[in-house]
Amino acid sequence: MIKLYFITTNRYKFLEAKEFLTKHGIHIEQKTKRYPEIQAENLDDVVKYAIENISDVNNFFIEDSGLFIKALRGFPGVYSKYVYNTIGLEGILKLMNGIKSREAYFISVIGLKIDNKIHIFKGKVEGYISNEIRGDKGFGYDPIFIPRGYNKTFAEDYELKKKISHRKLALEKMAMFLRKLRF
Ligand code: ITT
Repeated sequence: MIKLYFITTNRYKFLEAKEFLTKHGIHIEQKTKRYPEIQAENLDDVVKYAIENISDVNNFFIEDSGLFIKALRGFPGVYSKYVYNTIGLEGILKLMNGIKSREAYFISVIGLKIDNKIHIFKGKVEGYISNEIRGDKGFGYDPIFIPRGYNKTFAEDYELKKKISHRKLALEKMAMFLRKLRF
């Protein structure tokens, strides 16, 4: 069985990844070590900088994700964590007051380092910002995100999230890559 470390402080992210990757024969362990996160304009740059600066672990991945709201020109995007911890879900809903276009998407960027080589995998899910906070499963922005083609938030339908989320799509690409590599 393949063994990798997932360096993250976020237990929810870890558990989502573990559930998915176990099915693909990849065993992961969480490392809660902090790593440098630069303030960049996109998640790719954040991940690339971080992974290049982790030198004391091998065979690991990191993952950075964010919610991008189109009418707010991509806000909170790379600031997702800070915004969640400050104005929170209520604050986002207030910012969206009176705005008709509620389109948004989640992006996940994974940086994998194996045998000292770096590989990047991405996933994206399109959807809408709900009118109110709904559901108690999931974490972060899940209670205000409705994927396109559905009418429940990720926090109301967590099984659906596991099937179609940005993270699942990025993890799937990584799993396929690892299989080809016969790592
Ligand atoms: P690490 O950097 O330690 O991995 P983190 O919690 O900082 O953990 P991110 O930077 O990837 O993780 O997340 C940025 C913010 O977006 C944070 O507030 C999360 O709660 C939120 N978020 C990330 N993935 C999410 C998801 O699948 N559903 C809802 N919110 C999510």
